[in-house]
Amino acid sequence: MKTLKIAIQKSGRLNEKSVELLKNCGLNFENYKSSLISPVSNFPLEILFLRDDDIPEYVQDGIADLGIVGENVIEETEVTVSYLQRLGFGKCSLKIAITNNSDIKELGDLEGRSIATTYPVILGKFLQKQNIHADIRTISGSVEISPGLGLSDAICDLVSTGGTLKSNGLKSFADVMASEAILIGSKGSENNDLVQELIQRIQSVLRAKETKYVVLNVEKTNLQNVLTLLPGVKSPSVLPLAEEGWVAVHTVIPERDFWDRISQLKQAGAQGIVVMPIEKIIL
Ligand code: PRT
Ligand code: ZN
Repeated sequence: MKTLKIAIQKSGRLNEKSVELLKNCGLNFENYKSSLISPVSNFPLEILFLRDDDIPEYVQDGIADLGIVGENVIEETEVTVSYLQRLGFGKCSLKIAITNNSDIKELGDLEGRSIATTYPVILGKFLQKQNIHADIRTISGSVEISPGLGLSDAICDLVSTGGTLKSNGLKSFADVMASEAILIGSKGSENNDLVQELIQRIQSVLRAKETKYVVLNVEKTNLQNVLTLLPGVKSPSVLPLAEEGWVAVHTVIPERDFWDRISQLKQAGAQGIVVMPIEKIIL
């Protein structure tokens, strides 16, 4: 079968997590910083290390079958690719921000104003939808210093913690788009068996990341109360303990409501709660 190629960022915010995800999928490869291509020894796959801006077009043109890149870059380059899987890392949002003392109060106030950005395509579409005519100033970096230098009235840039805005005397004003890293493929790549295999491996790693394995002890009289709080992959396993009248419950719970769930379980009579990370969940 033809060897697949997947393009990931060579260095930068998405590199480490992309490499980690592929390694967690059981793929063996060297993360050579100096080489452009790294072969995977135990799967018919080659890894291309590229600048993130080049990844969407490489995938669109079929030079790489797959790519891992921020949704913001895909939308900005307006390529035709298949969205195969959201990956849950590299989360950020593209926002319009203004100076703390700006007289811009609502979206309509952007009419006729200038906005500096490295995302002219996405911003242009957003403004068009809102029927706002603003002067989009495309610059190649350090967008956040533009209002302070008098180069623009506002900026449109990616924000994650908000620290950069704050330290430049700016405040978030409007959300343009939310973004995260996405696995993309050339059109039709989703029909390839190897691509499907890889997507399934990625999904099993992502599912495992979102969940914790929980073992707890409970008196049989409280079992029903505890079980109503637990979903499990299918349903929780209940095993007898050596001590009469007690059982152990094994199950998985979603990471996002972990702390709430644990305190509810304790209130319902659960004891000796052990929580463990999960490596993979294969359905
Ligand atoms: O060299 P190459 O071209 O490959 O990389 P790059 O420098 O263009 O991109 P890189 O590595 O900075 O970001 C890669 C991807 O990470 C982006 O395309 C986004 O999808 C995602 N991402 C997530 C971010 C951020 N969070 C982020 N905070 N990309 C950039 N930022 C920048 C933002 O532009 C601003 O300068 O971080 C600053 C704001 O961060 P906070 O935390 O202060 O709000
Ligand atoms: Zn880039």
